[in-house]
Amino acid sequence: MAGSSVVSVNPARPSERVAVYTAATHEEIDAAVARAARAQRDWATLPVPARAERIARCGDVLADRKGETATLVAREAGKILQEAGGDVQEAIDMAGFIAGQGRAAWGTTHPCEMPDKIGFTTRHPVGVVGMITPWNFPVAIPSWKIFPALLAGNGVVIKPSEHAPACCESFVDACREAGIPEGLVNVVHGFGETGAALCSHPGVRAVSFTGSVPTGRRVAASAMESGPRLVSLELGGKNAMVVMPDADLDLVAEGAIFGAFGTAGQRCTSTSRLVAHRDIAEDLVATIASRAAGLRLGDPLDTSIDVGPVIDRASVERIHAMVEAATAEGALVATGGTIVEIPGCDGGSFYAPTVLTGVTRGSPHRPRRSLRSRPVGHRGRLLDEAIETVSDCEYGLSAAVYTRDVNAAMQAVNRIDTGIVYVNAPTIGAEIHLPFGGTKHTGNGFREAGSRGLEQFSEVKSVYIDFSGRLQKAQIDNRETIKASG
Ligand code: UN1
Repeated sequence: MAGSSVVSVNPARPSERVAVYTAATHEEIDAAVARAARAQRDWATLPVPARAERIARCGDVLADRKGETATLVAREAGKILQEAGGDVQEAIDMAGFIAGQGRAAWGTTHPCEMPDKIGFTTRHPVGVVGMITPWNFPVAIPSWKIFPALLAGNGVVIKPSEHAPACCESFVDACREAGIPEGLVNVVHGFGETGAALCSHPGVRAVSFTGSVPTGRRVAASAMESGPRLVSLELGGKNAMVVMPDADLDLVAEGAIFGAFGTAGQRCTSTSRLVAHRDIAEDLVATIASRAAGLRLGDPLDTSIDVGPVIDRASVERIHAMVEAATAEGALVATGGTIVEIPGCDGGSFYAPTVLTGVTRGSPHRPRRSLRSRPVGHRGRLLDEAIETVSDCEYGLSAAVYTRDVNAAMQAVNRIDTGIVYVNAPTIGAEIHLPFGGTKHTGNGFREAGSRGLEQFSEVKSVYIDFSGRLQKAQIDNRETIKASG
């Protein structure tokens, strides 16, 4: 609600406030969009390599501030320090990559159907981009959106998650210190209502959203209702790891632990399903469960900790309800399944790393921050059945296959319907110079980062230059004449 307080707390110790902002009113959103539009007009006149230089400087300032920003990420988003540093590093890397894009190809050239004529494409800014970002990568995800949007010549208004507003402010502050012009990047705070007002604002020409499926659908509907806009959505995943019987099981167990419980299982790429051949399933689950049970939970600022809290108490309750619903349906808890109290972290939102077995395919109980395992079939049909199981899911973000058999690996790569596939590595860890995004309910066809990261923030113009000096009629069936004169 406009005017109410946006208070972020340390999820490990919720009595500790991290930051307080005021939710933006409609007038404040109007003012932010107007500021961005004004600043964008000048910014768009800068040559692309000059924009790129400023973005490179953002990377330098972020690198100078890496330690303090990582501490803020740990305090506000609950990521353990190493992961918090990785979050900031992703933004630094993104600055470097996008700066490089400022001197790379800006379009493509094409031969034309007629002589003395050439076609090429070029990019133009859309104007002001509205962004809504989550708390799980509170520095990296703003960087995936803001740097390409700026390189493309746009202004920005961003509404970060109410759980991690200070991380976004700190990122934008680094951009200002690096010389991004005043007013070009604006932060508005608030809850769903603020996001909705931003996305449907008449001055916002493109919307980039990362978050849940229901919110993403609402964002897209309200953005399109009030006028044509580019809308890009990244809506998470329910990512599976397929283990073939020939896999290196030690590597699998290590990968499953990192993929499922790294970042407290809260990456949208986190491993939440394990599909293993029944010959190896029992031993594998036992190994993973015993390693999961050995993970140390606690204050993310304590460097001896493996797993921090989930973002808030409501998430803990939701995860627990899902585990209970799964067990009521016959799933077994191999480890975890409990809310954990950590001494010195009063009211902290900790949930034990959890492994469920015997979850039926298609079960609605797909708890976040737990790993559910399902053994699959006879040797011949193993890959088919595993791929069917992986596909039996509304999302299509990331998947992993563990095998030493190159044919099985390539079959899986070709046939698994996700935007990202790993071979012999867990489902998390996408690098910023490759496209990021997924199929089905995970998104709407756009990709962030990588070579396609500019698409959601620019309009492409096709240009034809005819240097023949005469009228060459197009879409007239004149092939014979062209051949004769060419
Ligand atoms: C997310 O969880 O929303 O691939 C992004 C990864 C990270 C990004 C995850 N680079 O695990």
